[in-house]
Parts: sequence; C-alpha cells; structure tokens
Amino acid sequence: MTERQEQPRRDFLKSGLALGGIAATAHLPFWSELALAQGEQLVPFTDVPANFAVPPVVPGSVHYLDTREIETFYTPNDDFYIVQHYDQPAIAENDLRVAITGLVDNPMQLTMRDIKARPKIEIDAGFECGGNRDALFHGLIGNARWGGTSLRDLLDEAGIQDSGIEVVFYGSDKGTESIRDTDAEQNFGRSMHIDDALGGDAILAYEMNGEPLPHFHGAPLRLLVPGWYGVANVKWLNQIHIQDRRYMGRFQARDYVTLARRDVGGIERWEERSVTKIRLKSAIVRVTQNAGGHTIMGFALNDGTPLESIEVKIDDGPWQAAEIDSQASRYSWKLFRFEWPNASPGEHTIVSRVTDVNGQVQETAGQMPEKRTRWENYGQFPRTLVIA
Ligand SMILES: Nc1nc2c(c(=O)[nH]1)N[C@H]1C(S)=C(S)[C@@H](COP(=O)(O)O)O[C@H]1N2
Ligand SMILES: [Mo]
Repeated sequence: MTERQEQPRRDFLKSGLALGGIAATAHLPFWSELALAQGEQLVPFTDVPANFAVPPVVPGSVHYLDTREIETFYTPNDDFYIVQHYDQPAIAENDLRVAITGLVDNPMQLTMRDIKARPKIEIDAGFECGGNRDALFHGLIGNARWGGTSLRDLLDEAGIQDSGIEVVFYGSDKGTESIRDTDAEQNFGRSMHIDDALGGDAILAYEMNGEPLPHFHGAPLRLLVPGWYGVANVKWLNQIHIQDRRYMGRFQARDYVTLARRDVGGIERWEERSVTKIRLKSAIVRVTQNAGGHTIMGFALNDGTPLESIEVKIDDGPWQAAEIDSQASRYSWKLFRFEWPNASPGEHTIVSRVTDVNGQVQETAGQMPEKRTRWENYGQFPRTLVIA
C-alpha cells in the first residue's frame, strides 16, 4: 500500500465540509436574502450591453447563467450552465455499463445498480467552464449538491497495478475529429494523474441537487472532480481506463490548454498546460438598492484551498472586507455580500478580489502579463454602474 492509500479519505472530506473552507472571515447566513426583498431594487450595471440576454436551454447548445440573477446557493438544475462538445446521448439507466479497464488486477463492468449499491457521498461543489469569461459575465458557472460514490474506493477495489500512472475517463458522446489528415471518431475523454484521481474527493455522480442527474448534465453518470474546472467532469461516463502513459486526447492535450510564461528551472519559458484545478477567482454579480443604502454581491470559486478574505473596492478607495455566506463549504462557490451605505450619486467602478490562506491574491488581468490564452479567466473583474 502506498501512503496515499492509507489516508482516511472520508474523515478528511467531512472535516473539510464542516470547517466550511473559510479561515478568517465573518460567517453570516444570507443566501435566503438573495432574492429581491420588498422595496429593494436592482441597480443595473453600465458594463452590460443593452442586448445582453441569456437564451433559454436549447438541446445541443451552450447554456449559461445570468449571474446578475443568482438567487440561490444551489443553482437550479434547469438553469445550471451546459457545455458539451459532441452530442448529448440519451442513455437509459438500465442500459449503462461502466467498464474499468487497463492496468488493474480486477477489471470491472458495473451497472447503475452496482454503483448505487456502493456507499453514497454527497458533496457541495461549484465549478465553471475553463472558458468562462467577462463577455458572458462569468455565466458558465454553477453550484450544486452532487450525490454519488467514491472514485478512489472504486479504483482501490480495481487494484491499480504499479505501472498505471494515468486514469482516463471516457464519455459515450461522440464526434469526428480531423487529426492531421484522418477523420477519426472520438468519444469525449479526459484524464488525471493517478495521484489526483486517488488523492482528491472525486465521485461518480448520479444525483444533482437531490434529483437524478439530468440528461444534459451527463445522465445517468458523470465524473465530478471537486475543485477542478468543468472540463474534468466527464458526462455520460462509461469507461475508466488505467494506462502507463499520458492521455493525449483533444480536450486534454490540444484544447483546454492554457498558455502562460513560467520559470522552468531558472529559464523563463512559454508553457502550455492542461486546464485542471480552478484558479482563485471572484466576481461581483449584482448591486441592489435598499432602505439602508446599497448591497454588492458576488461569488468566489477556487480549488478548495481555504480562503482568507474576499474584499471589495469602490473607485479608488481602500479594499474592504466582504461577508461570506455561511453556507459556503470547501468546494462550493462562496457567495459574498458587502454593504455600501453612503454611495454617492454618479458613476462608480467596483471590483472584488479574493485571497486564500496561502496568501495568494486574485490579481488584475493587467498584473498577469504572463497569462495569455482565454482559458482560466481569473483576473479581477471591474464593474461599472451609476448611482442615481
Ligand atoms: N462527455 C462529456 N463530458 C463533458 C463535456 C463534453 O463535451 N462531453 N464537456 C465538459 C466541459 S468543457 C464542461 S465545462 C462541463 C460542463 O458540465 P455541465 O454541462 O454539466 O455544466 O462538462 C464537461 N464534461
Ligand atoms: Mo468547459
């Protein structure tokens, strides 16, 4: 047994949830106040184009949230963002077989009944698409309670052989990729290093907010890797393959590959890197006017590292601490609120930033010249509005 296999995984998970993943910031329950109260008014942002509107959910297309309208800690299933790159296969629960293949002592073929008979874990996790961006006001995001069974326990039971270093997850959705001069049929696939697959809190999820996993979110089974960008969460999952080499599929090695300058052993290089863990990020999503003044709200998201603070800055003022929703937990999104009592009439620019317990601070996009591609859009996101 290796060291990683001896960790009491579930206890760790529980304490992580109980601690809420928040180190040193005020805990206030306010999610129930997200809906507009009587006499409260939404102050429109002037950075939102007049024609910006979120289209309804259409089969086969992308759906995103209107983040200005976040009203609940758990994103409703029918409004949770949707991204897929191939088709959206309809798979009857009774027909699904999940194969565990490759470098394992005990290859498996699991039915949904087998999977549901295993110990169930429920975990709150928010995630965003690695391609989430300012132009969509960061609407490729959602937060839900996921129910499923431990990936680690399943892999332990399969018995990964010493030569196995990579775990590949395949969905049953398919498309054709032109690779050099060959049109090759592909299933959506993503992989993780064996240490990430065994060392994290990943589950095979079949429930979303207490309901069976919806069709567009990968029914009947998907991978859910708390703290990772959405692309890791393979939908319509039907095969887990353990191999002795890196997986080089499109969404691992060519797409969802971010570009940044990095010190590589003393030499600064442009590095291409697969999108994996969620980068520390926050954004303001709404401002309301009420009897006491104005309230600014937003969210923060990261890889599960506990937060130190979320702060708000108004124009050229100081950074001031916001309150974090007490429902926030390790991997959930963290909704925040900032009371703005004496807003002066006129135009304002407001922005948030989040800091984690390791002292990592969300920077402005301008402070990150080394960060190039649009993947992992985690720079500070200033918003503009006019106070009447
Ligand atoms: N099988 C499969 N899984 C997939 C995808 C896909 O195209 N096919 N898209 C990924 C991407 S890029 C994202 S952002 C998330 C979106 O999950 P959601 O649609 O449930 O929000 O699913 C991931 N899992
Ligand atoms: Mo994505």
